[in-house]
Amino acid sequence: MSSSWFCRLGRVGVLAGALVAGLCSTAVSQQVVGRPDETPQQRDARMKWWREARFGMFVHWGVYSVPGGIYNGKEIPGIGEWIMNRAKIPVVEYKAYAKQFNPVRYDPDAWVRLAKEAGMKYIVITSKHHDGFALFDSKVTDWDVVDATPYGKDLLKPLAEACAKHGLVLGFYYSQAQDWNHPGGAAAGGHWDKAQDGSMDDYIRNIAAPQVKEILSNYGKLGVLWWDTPVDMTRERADMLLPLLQLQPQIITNDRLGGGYGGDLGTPEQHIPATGTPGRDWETCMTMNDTWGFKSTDHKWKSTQTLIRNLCDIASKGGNYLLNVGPTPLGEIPEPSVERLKEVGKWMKINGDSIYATTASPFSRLPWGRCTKKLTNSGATLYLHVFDWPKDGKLVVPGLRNKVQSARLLATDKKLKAKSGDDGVTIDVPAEPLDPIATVIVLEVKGKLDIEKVLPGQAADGTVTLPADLADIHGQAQVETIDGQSSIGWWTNAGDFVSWSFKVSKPGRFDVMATAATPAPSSKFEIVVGDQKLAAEVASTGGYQTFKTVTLGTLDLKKGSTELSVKPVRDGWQAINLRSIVLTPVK
Ligand code: H79
Repeated sequence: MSSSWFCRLGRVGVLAGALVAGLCSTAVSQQVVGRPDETPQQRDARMKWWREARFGMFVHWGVYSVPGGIYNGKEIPGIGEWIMNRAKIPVVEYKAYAKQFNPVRYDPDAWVRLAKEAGMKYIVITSKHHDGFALFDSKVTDWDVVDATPYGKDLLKPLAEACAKHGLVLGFYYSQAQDWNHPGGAAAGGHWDKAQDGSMDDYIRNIAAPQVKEILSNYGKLGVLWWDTPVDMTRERADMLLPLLQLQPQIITNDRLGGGYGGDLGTPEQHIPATGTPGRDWETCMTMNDTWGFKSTDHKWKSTQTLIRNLCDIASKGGNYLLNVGPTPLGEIPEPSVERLKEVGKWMKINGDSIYATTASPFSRLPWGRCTKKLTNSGATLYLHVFDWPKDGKLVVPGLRNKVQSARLLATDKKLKAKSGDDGVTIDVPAEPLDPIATVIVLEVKGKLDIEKVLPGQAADGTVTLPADLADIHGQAQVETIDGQSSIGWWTNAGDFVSWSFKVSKPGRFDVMATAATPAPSSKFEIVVGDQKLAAEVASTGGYQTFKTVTLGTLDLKKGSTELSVKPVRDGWQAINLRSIVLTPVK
């Protein structure tokens, strides 16, 4: 499976689905940034502000906020900004919603202050989404806020001014290949109305290209152009848009233009990859509930804890977090979003040093949380984000061999005692965390980072825990993290297997348990340790995200280094998501 935008996008909805795997095989695999004349040093300079920012606000706003998920009295399933497509609303009927788009409570200064209070450094707003409606005054169409709504004023101008005033960077999202209202723009993403007939090439030439020129010309200096989505974007079509970027030479673009252009950023959508991608910048974009565009019936808000831990998780992998709000047709950011952003902001005010301008964790995994780092002249500053506070007052940083210069709590500057030992560095911490969501400890270490990979071992009671993110993957399966929990997914190929190496100090007989999820009626595999093979099976858990822990049988473990593999059985394997294998001593 390639790592194109569509695969990563598709993972959310159809996790481990063969459908998406099929679509991916047609994706362009060879990608170029699209800036042949730029040196790596110039590129680093261009990316600097973005790499230091780490946290931004995504805004999805448009006419779709008027129906807000309801059409003809019925709730339309799925993301709100897709309502026109999902409900196959005729063009004329959809356009009528614009008459009710009158955002008299729009206060761009307040939006920018909120983003700033949350600790966000940039804002990316939908200048035009797939419904083709422009939030700006476009000269090439009447389907924009100035010509089609009672409000009648450009929405992007005052936002650009507010960003400049408060020192935030502004970026524009632009849907270049899906436009359900301009002829030829719905060639790719579905087509249900004669009014959509037309040539996609003409649409790109006469609507998309001139509009991109408008947004790159009329709103001052921009930080980001966020393309979405490259459906049916050939190299020829992309080449009608790419040269326009010269209007904003410093602008950063994502990997969704299409035509084989990878741009500056990877864009995992609605998920956090299991590991970062050294050498390739990336940004996870994510909703706070389950929709991008406002949907009146969506109350599935993520907790502040999830949002803060996601930010730590992403920073620890070297990425940025672009967190979405979906304002109402009156121009208000929904109150649950405001509350959460303010809470995230309180955490960032205290702990921002552990996020901004940091780089990825040097550890492959930490049992209690996450880590970010800054390299210094004498060594490194490690920021330890502790999610699970140690009950015994000792925080072990496994495998860290560097000499510790100092350890302190970031929030209070209180010094902590740290000692190097066989396991790594052990820090004496207070009995209670300062913040149960994530307490940050700052560790200053000397010299080049020296971290030994520590094999999992047995807990005091003899239990061995083998989590997804410590597995060695043999094949195409992939580890991914959802809500801070990692699992091995995309395991559609029965030839793929996974294994773990670990140390056994107290040998004996062990119960083998798996925490797994699958919608299939059953999936068969075997657990292999040396010459022992345990036939195993999990029954449907109801879905790829519904995890259950099942006991599979028993195995004997000998003292010393051990390898355990999970291998699909060709006859009977169905894709599962595997979170962990746990071995507990038989009493
Ligand atoms: O702007 C947000 C989404 O509207 C947009 N990208 C983010 C940032 C996006 N465009 N395309 N996709 C996401 C792919 C999603 C396809 C789906 Fe569907 C839309 C899955 C469910 C609704 C189309 C309709 C495919 C299945 C049903």
